[in-house]
Amino acid sequence: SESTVVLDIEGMTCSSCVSRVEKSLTQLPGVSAAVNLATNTARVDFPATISTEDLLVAVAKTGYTAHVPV
Ligand code: 9UX
Repeated sequence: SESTVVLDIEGMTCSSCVSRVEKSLTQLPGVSAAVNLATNTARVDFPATISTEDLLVAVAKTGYTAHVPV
């Protein structure tokens, strides 16, 4: 089943950053993402085959840092 999480993203300063973070997430199978530069967040819908850790790793590989809010 699908889950949704809103990640905090560090390091984005421009719309190209937004595109990079969105691409990193949506390259994972079954994942859709909407990144908000103003709030430094990413709303992510992901299937049961993907973990939140997978999402954080995918973003980290692009040079940004993602956190699950506490
Ligand atoms: Mo956004 Mo350009 O960080 O390197 S300012 S992509």
